[in-house]
Amino acid sequence: MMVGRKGAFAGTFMLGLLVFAEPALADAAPRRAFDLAQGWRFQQGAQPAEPLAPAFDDHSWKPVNLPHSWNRLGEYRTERSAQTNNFQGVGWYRLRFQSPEKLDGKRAVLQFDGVGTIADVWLNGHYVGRHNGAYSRFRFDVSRFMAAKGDNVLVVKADNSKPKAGSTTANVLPIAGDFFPYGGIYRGVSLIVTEPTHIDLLDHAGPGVYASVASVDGAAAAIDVVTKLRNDEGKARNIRVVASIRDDKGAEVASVSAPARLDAAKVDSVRQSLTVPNPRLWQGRADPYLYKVVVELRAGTKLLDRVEQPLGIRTFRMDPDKGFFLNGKSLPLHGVSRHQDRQGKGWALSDADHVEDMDLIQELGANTIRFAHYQHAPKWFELADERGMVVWAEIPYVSAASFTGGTPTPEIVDNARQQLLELVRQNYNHPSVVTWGVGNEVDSYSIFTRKPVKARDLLKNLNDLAKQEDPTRPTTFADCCTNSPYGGPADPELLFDVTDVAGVNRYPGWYGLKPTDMGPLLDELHVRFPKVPLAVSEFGAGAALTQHSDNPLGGHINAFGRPHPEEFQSLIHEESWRALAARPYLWASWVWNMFDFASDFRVEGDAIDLNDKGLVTYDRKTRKDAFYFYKANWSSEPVVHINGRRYINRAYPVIDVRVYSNGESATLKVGDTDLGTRPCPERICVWQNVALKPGENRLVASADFAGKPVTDEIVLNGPDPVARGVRINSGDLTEQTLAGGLQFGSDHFFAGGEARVLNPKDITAFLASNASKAKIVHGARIAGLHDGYREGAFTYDVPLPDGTWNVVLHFFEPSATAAGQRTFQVSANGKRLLSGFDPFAAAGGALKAVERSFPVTVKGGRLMLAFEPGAGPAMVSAIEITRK
Ligand code: GCB
Repeated sequence: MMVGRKGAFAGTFMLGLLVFAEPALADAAPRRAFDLAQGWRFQQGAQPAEPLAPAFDDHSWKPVNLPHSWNRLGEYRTERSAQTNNFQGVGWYRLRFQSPEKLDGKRAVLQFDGVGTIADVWLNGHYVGRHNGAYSRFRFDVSRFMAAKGDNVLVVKADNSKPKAGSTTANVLPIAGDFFPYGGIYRGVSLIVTEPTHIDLLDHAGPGVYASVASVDGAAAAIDVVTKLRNDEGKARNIRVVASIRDDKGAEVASVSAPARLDAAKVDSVRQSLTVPNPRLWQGRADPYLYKVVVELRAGTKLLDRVEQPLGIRTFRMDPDKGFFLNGKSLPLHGVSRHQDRQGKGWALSDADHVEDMDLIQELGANTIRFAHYQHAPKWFELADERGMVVWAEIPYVSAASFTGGTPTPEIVDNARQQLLELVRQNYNHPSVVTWGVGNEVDSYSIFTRKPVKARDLLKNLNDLAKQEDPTRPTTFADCCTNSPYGGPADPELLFDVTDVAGVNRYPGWYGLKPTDMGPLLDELHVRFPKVPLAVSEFGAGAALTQHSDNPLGGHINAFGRPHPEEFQSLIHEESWRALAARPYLWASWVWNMFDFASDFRVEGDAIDLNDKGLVTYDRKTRKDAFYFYKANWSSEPVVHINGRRYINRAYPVIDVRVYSNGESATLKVGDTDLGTRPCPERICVWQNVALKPGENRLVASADFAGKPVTDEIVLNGPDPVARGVRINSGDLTEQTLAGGLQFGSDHFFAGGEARVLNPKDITAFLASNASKAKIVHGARIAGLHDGYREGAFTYDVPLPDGTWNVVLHFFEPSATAAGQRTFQVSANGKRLLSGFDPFAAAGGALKAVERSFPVTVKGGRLMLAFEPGAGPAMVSAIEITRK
């Protein structure tokens, strides 16, 4: 990491209209890195005049510092605000900086840590080169373009045009994907000055030093170090390559030295073997112990170059039946995926942002992270090493291999290979990385178009390249579509057998299927591919902080829309984790996703341009309930968390209280009422039928941890049923306040029947895009009650104060085409209210609202409504109960 010697603007002075930044000196000799983060000028969009000429006047451009992106998107509101900038096109950057020193034959290399998506670079009016791909570091030797002394003008054109056939980014991965490709110089830039003979900087921008563990036992570890050397001088050089290993205090524990002769203008490599006695292993989160490999090039007494790299000594394997092993011991891996964006900054993250993300993941108790869906920042890899996270790193071969579903263009193949080479070389030394991901859902196009996809050849090509580049790590792939429940082409390509190990992205209960389908889905794949170590590379559900359910079992989610009640996310995670935890053959699982992230086709939950499957919000400020479910399961810190704290104004006076805790049991008090102790199996403690009084209720949950109580406290407002009534939106998942300020709770207090949706919004419906054929129920007095309904044979057991009430039942005929096809009975507390009721006949046709109301008397605190099928299944779309 480069640390500026000078303060942010210390080296900046004014000269006429121009601002010259003097780069800050970072390292001590012999290799010096100068930070070029400060003092840039930026302009979005096409340029009226050529901005390349050094004399171009850019003073009207916006002053910016790096990291920078022009894009801002993703908000917790239903419409885009004026702050949204989702422009995909060209942004120009210019920086004037002073040559930090006279080169005198030394080399000057410009280093870019990440520019989205295509970067073209000019120095002092000379075209330096292009880099295709937003995620990897790249370097250019600019020695011949540098001003001998004095001023330089660096110009960068960043282009994140939307990939489509014919666009500038058509052949740069990713060409599709559920995330927004931010534009700009969104990571750092520096200038590196070296001696002409140095450790190679131009090896796909890798460190030039590559260490691997050849063997390890308790007594010793054999480490191989390959160093790539570059001699940019006109004559051969005789040098010494001194490789050493230092412990975490900097003390040398192994060292070797070898002579090397480097011919003029040549690149060569040297392999050296070192032995670390009594190695202290890198043990994941238990003990992420890091050594350092230090390689020095010496000519006589002169130090020519020096590179330091992290070294973690560890072995690992994935077993198809027993899961993941680190240093010979089973280590079940459970964690999260992470995208690299956040509110207000997009991809332009500071080191502190990365640290905050890692702290949150650590707090969760995760021991593995999937770096989705591309190469993450150098700082993020460093943090993973230091914190002991086991990492799946991948390239952005995501969602599609071509725009047509056919064979990828040769340029896409080249670009995929280039990005993979960069990923592997640049991150080879990170002990946290255990697998290279060569693709994610690359055949998902087949699901959306029902056409065959030609993705296998490229996947295989990348697999072979990764194995050739790095025989020490298995390859992996995240599968969407093997045994797809959503259909696809008749003759799908098999992708599952391409890589050494595999992951599957599965969302039962969210994208179709039932939450409980996870286990059977996995078992089926495990039986079909018994030799492939299997992981769950994605699973999860969306959640909005402002949308709530009284009972997440009461309805269906609209995966690609609104609302996304928070409690449904919790349900999916509870069910999914039960299935995953019970399958020790899985080598890992990753929640999709740790954080809400930007995706500009998403209009879901209570947000715009966000995928809301995060356990934590886009701004990192709020941990959703599901966060605490995993914390209670994975962390050793005491956890007591009452769910539903954001659903303050409750629809029902009686609720189920759920607490996530890793205590054995927990107690609950509501006001002064002690509701007793409940066990917390699977880290979930439940109190059913907890009465809330009208107005404020203070809930305090507490669990004991080795004699110390840990408590959590929330305040909920109970409704006043006598004053305002009780309203149930049958078949609906989300509490809502509808026209006239009437609050309807989500479907609850039911037993039996099925929640139905008039206009299914699951993935099958989404794929059939039948939104335009939406059915509408006419004549409804209250809009919003008829999309969901309950059907079959069912009862409602509604807690209510004793007295006389009026019950209004809302009906319509969803499917019958004539009177007499559906008739049913309804009774209240055993007394028949309706006999042979036919909603078609009563309303005068299908899809027409009809209501019936009745006085009822409640004794013993409960109203029991029973719906019994007659000629067809019973149904109800809403129930209103008001005091007479
Ligand atoms: C997936 C994709 C991921 C999406 C996710 C979702 O399977 O791999 O990129 O964001 O599903 O939320 O739909």
